[in-house]
Amino acid sequence: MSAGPSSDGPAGDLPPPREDDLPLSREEDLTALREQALEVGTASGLDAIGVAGAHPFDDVRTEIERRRDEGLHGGMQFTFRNPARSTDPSRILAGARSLVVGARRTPAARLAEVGAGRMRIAAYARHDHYADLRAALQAVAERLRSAGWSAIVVADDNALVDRAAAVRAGVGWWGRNANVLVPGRGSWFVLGSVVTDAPLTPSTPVDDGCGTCRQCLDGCPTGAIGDNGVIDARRCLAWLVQAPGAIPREFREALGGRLYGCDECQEVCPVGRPERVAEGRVDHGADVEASAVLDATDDELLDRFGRWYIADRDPRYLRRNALVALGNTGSPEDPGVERRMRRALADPDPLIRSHAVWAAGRLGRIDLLAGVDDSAPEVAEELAVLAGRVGS
Ligand code: B12
Ligand code: SF4
Ligand code: SF4
Repeated sequence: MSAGPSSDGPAGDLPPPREDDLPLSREEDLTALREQALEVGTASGLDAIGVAGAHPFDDVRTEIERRRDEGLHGGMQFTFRNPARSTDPSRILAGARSLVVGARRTPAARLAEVGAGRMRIAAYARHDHYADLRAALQAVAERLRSAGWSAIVVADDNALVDRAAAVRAGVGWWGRNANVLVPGRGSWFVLGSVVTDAPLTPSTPVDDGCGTCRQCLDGCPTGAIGDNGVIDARRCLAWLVQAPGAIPREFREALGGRLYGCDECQEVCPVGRPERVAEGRVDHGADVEASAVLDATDDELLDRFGRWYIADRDPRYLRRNALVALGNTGSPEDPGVERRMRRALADPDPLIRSHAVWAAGRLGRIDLLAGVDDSAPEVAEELAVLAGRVGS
């Protein structure tokens, strides 16, 4: 079958065929191809799949630029670096006509709070779900290519606004927590697309399912969610654990035992909750000992967690997070906690020392600071804040 303009790349100099110009047999081919592509996606492990037109997401671009101008991005790059590019699929594939958008579930059994000295990894980061998602999308892309069309997979790589694509493709609706919710199942999904020059018929968007619910706005530990799913990244724990520099003092207690990611605005969401309770499984990838992070070498940390977004790919930021988590969840009398605190207070990196000072205060182990006289500005400031608190 020859349904497309070329077998190995963008449409080249030829303009892509217009759907309404196509002979009937070509339309039939496209209808069958669409169904096959969706079937391949489902068979390859996508939990939800839909088709959208590939015209630019102009409203999203405007919204990203507005948030950036107002500082709500908190210095994030991602899609904020070049909104014009991230919102125009034709920058990925010249002549793009359609997006086949897939969602892959990130299983997330409901779990008890972390135990003493332990830290939680958010559901999407416990396993390389993006690898599974991309593999399934590649299978879809292969099917399209085998029919002569061009197809490129994008997932979480800032080339495309993945949520907006999913909403346009009828995979889910915009939740008030900013996530895309799949009807009946909630937001525990990662999202990606196949950008293709095949002119496929779009799916029907799904209706809003939040209704009058506002549980995520009330449940966010830092009040980071505004109206219309607007996240203030400067307050969002999911960003603060990734961001470079110090974790702002005002949010450290709220960080609790989190090492990476924050699931709170999904935990409180009622959509899909019955499915999660019924799972009843222990999630072995969910928690990690703070000691395992604080005792590991740089290479060990990157081996284990290197697929995460870590600022500058510098493992010091994982140790920083671990110290805050240890301060929040550690047992003050545990000799292992004391040993690690002493080592962190003597670390050559002032970022580590300053967070260790905070953790010592949080644990009520001011005694560990006896004799600490640190002139590095961030450590001296932390000591002064603590002295003020202890003295008042
Ligand atoms: C930057 C980013 C972040 C940032 C900022 C998130 C944000 N909300 O902007 C940080 C680091 C905080 C983050 C956190 C998380 N992220 Co993130 N993130 C991204 C990234 C790279 C870009 C998102 C983006 O462009 N945001 C820009 C803003 C403008 O878009 P938006 O938030 O979707 O805003 C829209 C709504 O407000 C909507 N809207 C307009 N009008 C209205 C009206 C109403 C009533 C409503 C409700 C909405 C609405 O329109 C806006 C623009 O179209 C994408 C990957 C990608 N390439 O797309 C992943 C992505 C969005 N993240 C994802 C995930 C899994 C998460 C976390 C759940 C991870 C975790 N557990 O820690 C949290 C969730 C936090 C949250 N509540 O948003 C998934 C989304 C999964 C899903 N089901 O929605 C994505 C798509 C990654 C992927 N490929 O799977 N993320
Ligand atoms: S990820 Fe956490 S901090 Fe960010 S909006 Fe959701 S609940 Fe709030
Ligand atoms: S908690 Fe309620 S308002 Fe928030 S996303 Fe879920 S259903 Fe929507």
